[in-house]
Amino acid sequence: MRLDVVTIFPEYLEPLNVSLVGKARARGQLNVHVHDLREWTYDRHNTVDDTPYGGGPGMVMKTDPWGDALDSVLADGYDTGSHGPALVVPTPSGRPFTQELAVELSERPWLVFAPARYEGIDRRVVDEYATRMPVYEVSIGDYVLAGGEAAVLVVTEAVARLLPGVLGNAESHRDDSFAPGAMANLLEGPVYTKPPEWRGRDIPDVLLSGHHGRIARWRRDEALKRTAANRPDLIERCDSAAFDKKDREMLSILGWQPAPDGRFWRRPEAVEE
Ligand code: 6GU
Repeated sequence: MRLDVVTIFPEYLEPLNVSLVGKARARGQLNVHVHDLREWTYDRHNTVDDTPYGGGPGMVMKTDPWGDALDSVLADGYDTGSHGPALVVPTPSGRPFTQELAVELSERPWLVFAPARYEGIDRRVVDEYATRMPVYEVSIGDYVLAGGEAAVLVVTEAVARLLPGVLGNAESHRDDSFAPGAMANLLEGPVYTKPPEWRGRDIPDVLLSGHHGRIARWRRDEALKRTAANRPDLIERCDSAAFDKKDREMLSILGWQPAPDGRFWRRPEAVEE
């Protein structure tokens, strides 16, 4: 997979040299190019922004640096044999970035990221490239960052670990909390490793029992508990067919009950503090 990032802060993307993404690059599984948007400015001050039409606070990123940068990056990629680019524009007004979207992006051969600073990029830039390629405007959560570069790091890491051969164990994603098509998207419960006692704290006996069935059941119960506490929306959204008899017993203990529509709900007074 080829990745291009056009940014006014190339040094912000240094983490792409580290850890999983850095190793994928070193192994040739990811071909990453970071570009300085200011290379496509033509005035003394390397201006990339201007005041918004219609007035209002902040600045808007100008059309020409982005248009020239993206044309040049796309031409270079095509020249070196890449094809099928998609433009990824991080913005708090984008669609939520989910594991499902990470899987979709991981299936594309070439992603071009356009992270903005200031109030965003002149809309005509996105409209122009949308006539030539898929454009994904994505938000990484309900909070506001000063720019899209951190979102590029987030999306890149989520996508890179899905590429064939990047994670050691091919089975590693199937269990991901948000793996698409999982029976129920539950959060993962706690995990433990040696030593068996630390500062007077033991690990749950069941994990030493060697009973694979009981261990699987315990893990599932812990996942249900953690999901009910931290992400009750994930349980509410599940079809009740996603829950077996033991799941229902645990959900009942946690204050959940089946509704006639097939979903589970929890009485407000059952929410633990
Ligand atoms: Cl993708 N960009 C910015 N600037 N803020 C965000 C975001 C992206 N996602 C959530 N907040």
